[in-house]
Amino acid sequence: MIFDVLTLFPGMFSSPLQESILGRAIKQEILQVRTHNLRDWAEGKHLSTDDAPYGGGDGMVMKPEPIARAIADLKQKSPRAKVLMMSPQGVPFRQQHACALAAESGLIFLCGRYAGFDERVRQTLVDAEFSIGDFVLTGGELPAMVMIDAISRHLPGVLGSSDSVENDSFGDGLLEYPQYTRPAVFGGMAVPEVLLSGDHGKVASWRREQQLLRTLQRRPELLESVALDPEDKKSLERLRQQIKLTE
Ligand code: 4G0
Repeated sequence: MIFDVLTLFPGMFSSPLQESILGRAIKQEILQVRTHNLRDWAEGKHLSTDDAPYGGGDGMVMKPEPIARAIADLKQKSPRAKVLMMSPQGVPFRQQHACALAAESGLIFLCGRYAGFDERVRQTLVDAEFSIGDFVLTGGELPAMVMIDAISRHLPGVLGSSDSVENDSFGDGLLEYPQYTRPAVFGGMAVPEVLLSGDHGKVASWRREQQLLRTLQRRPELLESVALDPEDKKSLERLRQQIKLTE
């Protein structure tokens, strides 16, 4: 898969992509990240990529022409690539998007700075606008890197068998169960007995219940869009009662 990134700060992408799992996947040529300096498509004495907003107000707005020229050039090489814009006004980026976007052959990430983009860029050049959360950053570069990481995990061969994509948090729409490793007692706190029992069936049902409990306590809204079997529904009812009693 090819990721093209349009940014004023291509240097931001070098070291995060050289480390660890993504570094290895790039060496293995499972994915490629090509960064491009938007200023290469700017014109005029000052090579401006931004300008003051019409109507006045704070901050600068990314000019449309350098972005349009850059996207046209990148699409020559990757005609089927989708153009994704990073902004706090975008659709909240989720695990399902990461999984679906991993099936694309190419993606072009548009990273803005300042007060954002001229609206006509969004209207004519962008296939989707994403936000990684309800906060404002100094630029779209970190969001693009977050998305590249989340998408790349779904490409065959990127993860080792020990951390599979299917078994992780959100794979089934629930939060993950708590994990423990040695020692059996740490700071006076013992590992839950069931995990030492060797009874795989009991371990599996304890973990499922912990997933439901955590999701109920921390992210109850997730339970509305998750497939629960009759066993889950019984557990959930019991957990709701227990929570009520201890309130
Ligand atoms: C576009 C994304 C881009 C508009 C980008 C800012 C947070 C996110 C940027 C703005 C970003 C996110 C209107 C301030 C660059 N910050 N949550 N900053 N405005 O995904």
